[in-house]
Amino acid sequence: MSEAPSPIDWSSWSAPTLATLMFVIRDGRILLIEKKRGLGAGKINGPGGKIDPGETPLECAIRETREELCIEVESPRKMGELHFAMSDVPDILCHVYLARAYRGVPTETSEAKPLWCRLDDIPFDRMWDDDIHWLPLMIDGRTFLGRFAFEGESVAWKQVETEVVWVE
Ligand code: 8DG
Repeated sequence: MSEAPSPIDWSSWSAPTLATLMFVIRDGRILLIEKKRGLGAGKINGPGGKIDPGETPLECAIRETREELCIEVESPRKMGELHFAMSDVPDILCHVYLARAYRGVPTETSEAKPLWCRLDDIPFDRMWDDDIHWLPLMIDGRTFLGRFAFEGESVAWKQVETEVVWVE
């Protein structure tokens, strides 16, 4: 897949939709959600959503995690960016954060149902097609920049760089 020339000129690419994801890893497990509505409803993902006007990506990731799971993450770290060239919805740039502690009890809301998964038993078959290409890196503590071109729901082209330095 990644050997083929990119269908996208990434040097001039920018996304109209800015979004975030937050993952919590604790005691050998990762906190995921069954997403009930919005883009990716029915899939398993991390909490997250679109960035509101005037909000930083980190503020968005914290807010979405609070709204979807009723928890306050502690000391989140930016681990990656995902650049999605989509075929049937506007392109998306997604900032990905990782926290190892939180306050509160993960609670089901109208948007999401919490789901703890063992790190060696992540349900990639119920997740977005690209996730298997970067989530294992993040679990290993590695930073990343993933670029993906989608055709419908499937990854048609991918490139993942690691050891990327994020300032935020
Ligand atoms: P709404 O107000 O528009 O209903 O919802 P929102 O909560 O603001 O936004 P959303 O529709 O939930 O935002 C989409 C979420 O899905 C956002 O967290 C980014 C995430 N997401 C994608 N593509 C992919 C992907 O390929 N993999 C993963 N893991 N997450 C993705 O948009």
